[in-house]
Amino acid sequence: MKTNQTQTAVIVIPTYNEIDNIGKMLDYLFTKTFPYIHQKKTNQQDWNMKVLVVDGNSPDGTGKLVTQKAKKYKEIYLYTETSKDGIGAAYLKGFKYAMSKLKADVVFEFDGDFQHPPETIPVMLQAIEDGYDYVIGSRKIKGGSNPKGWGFKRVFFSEVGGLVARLIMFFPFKNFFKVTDPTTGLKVTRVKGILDQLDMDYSHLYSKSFGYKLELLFNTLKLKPKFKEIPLKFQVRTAGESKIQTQTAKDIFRVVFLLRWHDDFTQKFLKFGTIGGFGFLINFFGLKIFSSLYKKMQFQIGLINFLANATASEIAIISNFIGNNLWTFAKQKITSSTQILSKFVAFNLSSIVGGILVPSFIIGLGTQFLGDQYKTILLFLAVFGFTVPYNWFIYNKVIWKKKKA
Ligand SMILES: Nc1nc2c(ncn2[C@@H]2O[C@H](COP(=O)(O)OP(=O)(O)OP(=O)(O)O)[C@@H](O)[C@H]2O)c(=O)[nH]1
Ligand SMILES: [Mg+2]
Repeated sequence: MKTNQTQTAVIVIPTYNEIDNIGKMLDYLFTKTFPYIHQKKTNQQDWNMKVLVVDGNSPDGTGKLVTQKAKKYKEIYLYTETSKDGIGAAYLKGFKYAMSKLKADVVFEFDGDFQHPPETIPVMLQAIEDGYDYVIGSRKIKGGSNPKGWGFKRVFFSEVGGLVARLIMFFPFKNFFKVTDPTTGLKVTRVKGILDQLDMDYSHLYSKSFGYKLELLFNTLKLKPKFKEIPLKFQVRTAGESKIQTQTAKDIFRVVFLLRWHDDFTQKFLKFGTIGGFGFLINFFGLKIFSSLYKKMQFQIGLINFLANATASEIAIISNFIGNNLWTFAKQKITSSTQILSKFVAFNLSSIVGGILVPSFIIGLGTQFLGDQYKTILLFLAVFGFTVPYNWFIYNKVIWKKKKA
């Protein structure tokens, strides 16, 4: 049974010289796809379907044809760009217009060249009704595919390029496994809480051409939408000319690298690593320096080195605390003197446990059972397998824990 509630779905279609496709596409949507959606028995609600064509001022008359079709079908809107600014810019202009002028509840990213089968639209709307916020078409899951007519080069770029993009953007986190087709162009996004939270200024994009797809995907997923992939049987282009450029692969690679590099998490982790590495150097050289200084005292060599390492470690711990407080976790900086004191005590204890006691046990027990020759391997294992993740966890979740907004 349908509820009275009607939501608005806007299908944004960018076009550049698509006169051979756009008329047919609009006819198809308004005579086949949309009537099907209105009749569909499983829908819990009705959808107000609108199409927004964003035309890059095509010289072939695409815009004029759209205007003609708009006389026949009421819910067609044309946004004519003053220039061809790239497909990324076109989509963002369209999204902005769809949200502000067309009161969209959901917005589709959809190509008008019949490569995205219109039959996927009701399937995606169904997923939205089921509570998903972000639904994308994937060629890589069961039921999805690339066109049979694609040559080796295009298939290679799609397969390898997609995998590399996933690796660079998401590895080893869960989105690496969840997003199987990062370069796909078929998407629907809920406006409330997701699309309305994104920066729509296309001059801020790393790429105004194809690479924008990855940037939008990356930024949308950061908002933690309820996400789903549906199978996409990508079709061969049968009319009009391909606008895919030879530099697309380079564009994608550049964008995913920039996205990952400038991500908050990456930046924090790199700073954390730098401060940690610096702390190690202090410990390393400190041991030598204090050892020779303490030799002036009339102690046994064992006690001298114990004290030398303890001093060097403590200086490294203090340096780590200050460095992380001022740099890595600058956004959560501890400033009050009582807080600094209590957090520093906790940090110090945690560093002794995580950086000295546990690794020493790992190395001690390990060599006891496996033999002395495993010392160095065990040290690496202890530091990278335990101390680094342990510190990262404690720093983030205890010492510099984010305050709830
Ligand atoms: N408004 C606008 N539309 C564009 C622009 N570049 C491409 N498009 C349209 O966006 C759609 C998707 O373009 P692309 O995915 O880049 O390339 P394509 O031409 O579809 O490439 P094929 O997969 O070979 O068909 C096409 O239907 C184009 O007409 C642009 O700069 N501005
Ligand atoms: Mg296309």
